Amino acid sequence: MNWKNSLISRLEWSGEIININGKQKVAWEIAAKVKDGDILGVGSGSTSYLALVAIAERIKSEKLSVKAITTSIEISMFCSKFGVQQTSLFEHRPDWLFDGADEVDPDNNLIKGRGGAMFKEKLLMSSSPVNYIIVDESKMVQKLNTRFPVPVEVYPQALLHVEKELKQLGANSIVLRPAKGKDGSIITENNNLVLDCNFDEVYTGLEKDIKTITGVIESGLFIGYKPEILMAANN
Ligand code: ABF
Repeated sequence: MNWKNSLISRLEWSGEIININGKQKVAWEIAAKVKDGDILGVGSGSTSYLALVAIAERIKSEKLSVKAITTSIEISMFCSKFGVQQTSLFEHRPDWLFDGADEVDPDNNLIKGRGGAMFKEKLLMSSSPVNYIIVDESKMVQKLNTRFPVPVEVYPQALLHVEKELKQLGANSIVLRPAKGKDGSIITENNNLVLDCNFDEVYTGLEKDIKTITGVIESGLFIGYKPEILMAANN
């Protein structure tokens, strides 16, 4: 399967209708920010993919020395495909990062993790001094957990314990994320499971409270990171 078909099938799986033109413009905006020598945090999702393609073109045409630290195996494979050199958090911290999101509230708090890569996405965002999040209008909400559930990555044997504790925190629906085209449940890149949760209320301390449950690896709540939001126009 070539990269175009792979991207299309992933978008079909997620049921997403994407606004390629608007996102393409922001992808070029992101690419224009790249400087020779930069270490870039590269997010996951279709928007990050478009930005990576634009950056790869700049690297090639201007012979820039740029290295990527990626948030998922999928985007790592695209870096290899497009000739973007990679490094890791063992050696570097990113100078800046770009990524997508599923929901953004008025304070720029986020829900991320539709691809199950939120652990590495949060690790990179925590390691990066400047973070750009690319979204379109459809991702903007007044309150988090309006359209998307809060994903929680769980060590498999902790599933029952974590479910019980999440209910104590106000989770009123908890769904084990189904496989992407395979039998069984989704296994993240860290060999864990994902629970998609809806909460009575996403209060300010909820991200920290979820993280304190033994068996939780990470959640898709990103509260207080204050990223810069780049909005893709709807045409
Ligand atoms: C990653 O990709 C995830 O955290 C988020 O769920 C998803 C957004 O994808 P897209 O840009 O395709 O909407 O950023």
